[in-house]
Amino acid sequence: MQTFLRKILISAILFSVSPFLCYTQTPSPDTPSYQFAMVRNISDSFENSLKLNPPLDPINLDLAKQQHEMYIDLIQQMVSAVVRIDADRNHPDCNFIEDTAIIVDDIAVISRMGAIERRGEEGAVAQILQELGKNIVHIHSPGTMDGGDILHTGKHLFVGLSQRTNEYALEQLKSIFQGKTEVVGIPVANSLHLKSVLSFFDSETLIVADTKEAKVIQSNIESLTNEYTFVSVPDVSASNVLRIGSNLIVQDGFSASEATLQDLCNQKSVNLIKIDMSELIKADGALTCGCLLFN
Ligand code: CIR
Repeated sequence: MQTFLRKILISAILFSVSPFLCYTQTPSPDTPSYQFAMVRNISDSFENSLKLNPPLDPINLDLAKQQHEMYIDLIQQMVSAVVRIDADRNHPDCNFIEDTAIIVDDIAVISRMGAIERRGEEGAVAQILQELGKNIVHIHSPGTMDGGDILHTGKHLFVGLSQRTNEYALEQLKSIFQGKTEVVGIPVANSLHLKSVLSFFDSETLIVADTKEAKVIQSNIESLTNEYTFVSVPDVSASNVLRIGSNLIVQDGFSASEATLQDLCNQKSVNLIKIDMSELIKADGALTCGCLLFN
């Protein structure tokens, strides 16, 4: 898209008030709310997305697009400025925009993604972040980073060392955030990303999958700090939740995990919202991966 046109699009979104502001945002100080969200449409080539395992049923593209629209609708109810990027047919995974960058305050670190097939998705994202005034820093070769491996709690920036994110990227992140936030490498085994099994509820509570590998991640963090309480859920897909202000978006269809998350939300006066993302799960998509949230 031409820069001029994109500026118009961004301004139009910035100055339009969401018609769906039905969820009140009264977060406690330790729960982030965001001024901006960036999302990307699902490509018509989404069925060719990368998958750890072939799904039992093939991806239903129409249903995937409907589910993604519902997800974007939800985000529009919670974030006033949603910047939406066109899909890129050459990048079937482009809707998983979380992997392209991480944004901490005024710094946007642009990924060099671990999967070669995905490199190039980050260009459009970097351009918009620059237009929005972020200081752009790139992960350089031989570093590789996917945003799905980065969990920022406000106190720590946990960096999953996975098949997608490596030690070189970790060292670059340590240097970028030196004196600003503590950057800690966490080995990740048997899952795509760190946030496939661990996600943010609030600055003192993390949601973790009830698997052997996720428990090792939990132990690694506990050996470093006692600042977090871990709430374990039985379903791996349900361990990635999306916290926006006083709302928690969770995967529909995982009743045992939902009961645990509902209890936690009740204790903390958080509004739990379920969304069915079955077609995106088939491409290893988690809830956090469909947006970039920032101020
Ligand atoms: C991939 O393999 O890269 C995509 N099919 C899934 C990426 C999911 N990203 C995320 O959860 N952050």
